[in-house]
Amino acid sequence: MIINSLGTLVRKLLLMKPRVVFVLGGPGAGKGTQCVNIVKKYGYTHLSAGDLLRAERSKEGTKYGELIDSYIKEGNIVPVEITIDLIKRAMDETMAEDATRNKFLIDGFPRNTDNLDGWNKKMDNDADVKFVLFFDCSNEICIERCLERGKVSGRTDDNIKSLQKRIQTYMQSTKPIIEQYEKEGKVRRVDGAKSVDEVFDEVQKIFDAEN
Ligand code: UP5
Ligand code: MG
Repeated sequence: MIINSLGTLVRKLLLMKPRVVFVLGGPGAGKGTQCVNIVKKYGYTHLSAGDLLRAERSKEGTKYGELIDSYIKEGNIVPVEITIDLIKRAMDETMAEDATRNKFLIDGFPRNTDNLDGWNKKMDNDADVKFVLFFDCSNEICIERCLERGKVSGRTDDNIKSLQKRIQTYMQSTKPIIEQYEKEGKVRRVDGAKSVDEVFDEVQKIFDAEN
C-alpha cells in the first residue's frame, strides 16, 4: 500500500519535472516569432531571457536596472546569477499556478559558458533539457530584420552600433555553445532565413517528432 502510493508520488514528480527546450540563434533570427507559434500549437510556456531582463530593468527600485541597461546596449551578456534567478522564478511561478504546465521554451539562453555553467549548477538536477532549437540565419539578414524592427520597437539595441556588438558576441560566445550541444546530438537546426510560415513548417516537423 505504502509502496504503491510512493510509486505514484515518484511518477507524479517525474512527470512534473520541467522539460526545457533552449531556443538559440543570432539577433533577429526569429526566436521570439517562432516561440509564439510553438506556444499556440504545443502548449509550451515561452520565457525569453531578454524579455525577462528588459522587464527587470524597467522595474521600480531594482538594483540591477543600470547594469542590465548597459549590458544590453553594449550587446554584452548579463552575469548569469541575475538571468538564472529571473528564469527560475518565472518557471516556479508558472508551475505554482498550474503544476501541469511543465514545458518551457527558454529563448535566448544559454548564450555563453558562464550561462551554461550557471544553468548546470542551479538547474541541471531540477529540469531536463530536451533539445536545442537553433535558428540558423546569416548575420546580414539578422541585422536587416533588427534595423527594420528598430523603427518601431523602441529597443535600445536595435541600432547598427549595438547590432554589430550583438553579432560579435553571438559569433564569439553563443556559437561555441551551439557547437557543444551539436556534439551531444541535441541540436535541431532550422533555416531561419525563410519566410515565417516556412520556418514554422520545419519547426512543426521537429516538435511532432519529439513529442
Ligand atoms: N522576423 C522574424 N522571423 C522572420 C522571418 N522568417 N522572415 C522575415 N522576418 C522575420 O524577429 C526579429 C524581427 O524579424 C521581427 O521584426 C520579426 O517580425 C522579423 P524576432 O522573432 O524578434 O527574433 P529574435 O531572434 O527573437 O530576435 P531578438 O532581437 O530578440 O534576439 P536577441 O537574441 O538579440 O535578443 P534577446 O532579447 O534574446 O537579448 C537581448 C540582449 O539581452 C542580449 O544582447 C544581451 O545583452 C541580453 N541577454 C543576456 O545578457 N542574457 C540572456 O540570457 C539573454 C539576453
Ligand atoms: Mg527575441
